[in-house]
Amino acid sequence: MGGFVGGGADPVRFAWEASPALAQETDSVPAGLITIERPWARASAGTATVAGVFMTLHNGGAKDRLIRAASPAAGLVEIHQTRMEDGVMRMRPVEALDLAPGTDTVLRPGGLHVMLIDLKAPLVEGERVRVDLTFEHAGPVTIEAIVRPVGAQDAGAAPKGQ
Ligand SMILES: [Cu+2]
Repeated sequence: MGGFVGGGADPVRFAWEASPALAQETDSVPAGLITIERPWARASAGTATVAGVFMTLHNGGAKDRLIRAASPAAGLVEIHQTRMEDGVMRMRPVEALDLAPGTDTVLRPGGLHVMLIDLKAPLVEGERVRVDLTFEHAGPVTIEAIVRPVGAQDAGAAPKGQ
């Protein structure tokens, strides 16, 4: 038990206990034909108990959906969309993220993100936070998001494209 959960017979089961086998020093994690590129999180600010997690989901296969996110670091995890409503940026939970074939779905500050809610401890820059994602077809995959500074806009170290 424990550690990496990959496409087993029981796709909705998660292993919550920490495991040395979990550590992966790679920047991208494959889940079937979905590749999760450069997952990162923002350090939680002050006494804040929420933090966003961001990544690029590359779908190299058929249509799929991200249907669940969870983390042992938070009491609740939701998939959020950010929208401007009446001049105010608001975040709303979405049931799932559609991942069209051959596309990149970018989770970024001010847009789509995974929201860690009710953090059990502050997210500290330089640490990693575990997030368990479940795809409708590709199944479950565990990632570790590197924690970037409060207010960071990207995963860092990537070529500046915008
Ligand atoms: Cu949010």
